[in-house]
Amino acid sequence: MSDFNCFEVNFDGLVGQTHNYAGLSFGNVASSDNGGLTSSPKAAALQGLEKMMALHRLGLKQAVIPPQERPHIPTLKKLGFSGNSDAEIIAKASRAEPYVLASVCSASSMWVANAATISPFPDSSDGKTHITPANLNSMFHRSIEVETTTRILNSIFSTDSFVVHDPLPSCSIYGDEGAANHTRFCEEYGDTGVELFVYGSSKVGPTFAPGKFPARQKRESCEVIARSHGLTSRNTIFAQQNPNAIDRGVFHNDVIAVGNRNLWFYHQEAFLNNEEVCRQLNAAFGGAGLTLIEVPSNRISLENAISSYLFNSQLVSVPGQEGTTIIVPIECQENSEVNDYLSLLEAEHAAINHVEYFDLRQSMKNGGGPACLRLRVVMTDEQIAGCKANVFLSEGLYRDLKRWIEKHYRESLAPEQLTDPALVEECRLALDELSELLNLGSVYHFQLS
Ligand code: SUG
Repeated sequence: MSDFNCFEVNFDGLVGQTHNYAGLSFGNVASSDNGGLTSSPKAAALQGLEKMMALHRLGLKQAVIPPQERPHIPTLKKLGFSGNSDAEIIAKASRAEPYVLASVCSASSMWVANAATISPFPDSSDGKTHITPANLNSMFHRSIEVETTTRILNSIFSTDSFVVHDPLPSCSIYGDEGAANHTRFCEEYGDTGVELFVYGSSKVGPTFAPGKFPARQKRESCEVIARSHGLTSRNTIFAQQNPNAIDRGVFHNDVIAVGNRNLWFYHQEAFLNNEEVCRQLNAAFGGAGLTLIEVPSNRISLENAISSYLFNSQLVSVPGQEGTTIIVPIECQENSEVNDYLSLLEAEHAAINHVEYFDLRQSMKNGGGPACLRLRVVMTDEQIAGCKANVFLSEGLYRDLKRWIEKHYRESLAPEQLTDPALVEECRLALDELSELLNLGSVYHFQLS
């Protein structure tokens, strides 16, 4: 047992002003199905903020990660678009490569589960918390995030107890999608944990790769991260996702499995070999082992699991409350198979015994549920107090962020409006104000140049 007062802090990504539906993520069924719809950036940002505040009010530690600069003019310049003004550059890109313009406009950095992989200090050999920003190199629109993500993480985790690594080399063998494929198990957050790294495919060994959709996370990346985070082989498990599930739309492991402390909730079709993963996890965990809740396909079909995003939930230990609360999207209530299952869990006082539903429809339409929107960081009281950035949610910060969203966000954004050059200035003005409010220093390209 540790002597520290340790918490799991949920850092949620604030939705950006250009939140839109461009159908950019092949293999993410919601993104493909909803491409071309008109979005509501203001509603999206407020929905995310309400989830953060609800968790804060439950007594959990909640923090915020700011959105990124979009449209990203530096990327357009890198791709050869030039002009005397940002407006000219945008006009050229929209004429020549509408897909590129949509990509540099994506607000995808909101899904911070993909921002980085984090091994907290109780697990690492040097007693520091290790953070590797994800290169996200399997989707062009997401690969743009890593540079700014790295600056933001360095600004928030700037003290000696954290090490922010460089992202992995950006080539296919090191495809890395961050914490969406990583789960840490422990008794108490300050205890040494067992880290589960899940990959979609591997360059070496037998290949059971998906045939239709990309396997975004590579085994080789998991190995590099475990090594550079100073984890021991005893406490590190690597497991392959079920390739058939990827081909049906499970583009990240957090679409099909979620864990908290000694509890693991996952679907029968989550892994290539569920039984072997459980055996290895239990052996590494020791003691009484993990509490496993495997949901069979005949209780909840894979299709319903994906469309409701049941497993893209957050499992949280609410202070003063027995058991575990599950934070799920409202879509789970609307799906009768999933709703019946959740009602039964509550009625039977199972390990998961409270359900909280959230309206995150704006993010969900792009394949981002409650778990996608958060990055978990185990922190001590002292580390939280030592953080110079003003990112920990309070009633005051909530009010400020709400006001900031109301002031700077559009009610709606149709795909053709991405060509509007006014978006560039709107975004810079808002982010300048936000980085000051959050005391982050200069983290955006426009603030550095
Ligand atoms: O990478 N969607 C994101 C959703 C990420 C969800 N994250 C986790 N499961 N952790 C993605 O596929 C869609 C953007 C668009 O189509 O406009 C998008 O990027």
